[in-house]
Amino acid sequence: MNILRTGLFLFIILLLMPSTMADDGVSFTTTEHSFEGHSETMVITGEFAVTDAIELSLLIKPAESDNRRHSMMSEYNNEMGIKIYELVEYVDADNNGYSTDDTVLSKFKLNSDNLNDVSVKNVDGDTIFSIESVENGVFNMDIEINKYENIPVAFKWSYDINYPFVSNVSNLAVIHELDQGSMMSMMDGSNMNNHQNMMSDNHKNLPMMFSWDNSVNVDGSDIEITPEIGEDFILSFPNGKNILYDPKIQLDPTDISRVDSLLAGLLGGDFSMLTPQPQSLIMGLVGIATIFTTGLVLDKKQKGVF
Ligand SMILES: [Ca+2]
Repeated sequence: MNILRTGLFLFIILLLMPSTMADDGVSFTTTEHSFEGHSETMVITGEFAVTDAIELSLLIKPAESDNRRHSMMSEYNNEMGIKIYELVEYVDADNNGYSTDDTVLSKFKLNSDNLNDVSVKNVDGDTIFSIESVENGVFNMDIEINKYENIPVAFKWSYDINYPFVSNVSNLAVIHELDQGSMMSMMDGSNMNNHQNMMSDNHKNLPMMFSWDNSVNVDGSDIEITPEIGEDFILSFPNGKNILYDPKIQLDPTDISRVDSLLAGLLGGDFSMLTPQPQSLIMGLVGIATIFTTGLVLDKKQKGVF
């Protein structure tokens, strides 16, 4: 009976081992054009590209890959994206921001003709994604990832613009298009790291927010600005040698924690156990083979074969 007990013990150990090995817990990785983080049940991805515009997106979805569960959990998918098209120097004829009746003096398209591809820098142990104009200094943009307990929950980008203005009475519009997600509601007066305005997706489980600041720093002075929100999202900056500004896209970390415990509970505990790992199956088969062989050996011994 000792051999049978040992066999059973080995079987149990072998079955338990793979689930422990497969459970990576929270993790964070980056490539040239993306970062990816894992919470207990969710995958959070940020992507950056320079094409006909600068494209940024933040995505969240369940880590579960099973299609049936995935469709059940579609309400746990969310995505928000933004394209930044161009800088437009204009004279504001009617003092209402950038509009069709204004005189355009110059433009700078934020595309792959004028910008270098994304480069990755390591600053004090943090990964910074950087996009710079081919013409040195006109446009610089750094993208910084904000993490909460090693899970990426936001990225903040900063504009550092040294625009060669044609006139000294013109303004500079930055044309953005919010192109993913359903951004429905506006919340004013929220106080989140100086980003006083937010445009929120009406997602019931994992709302994402695009936040911007009400002031821009021009040549060392903070100046109030009012963005134009329509088909495009336009930020209009006053004339100056150096313009600094930083919007961001984010998830609320408490939403991720809440969804983590909800999904782990809804799906019966340890999420990593729900997806059969190839190692578990192999180890399981090895275990069954061990117990079968042990049983066989025991059986034959009892029958006096050995
Ligand atoms: Ca105008």
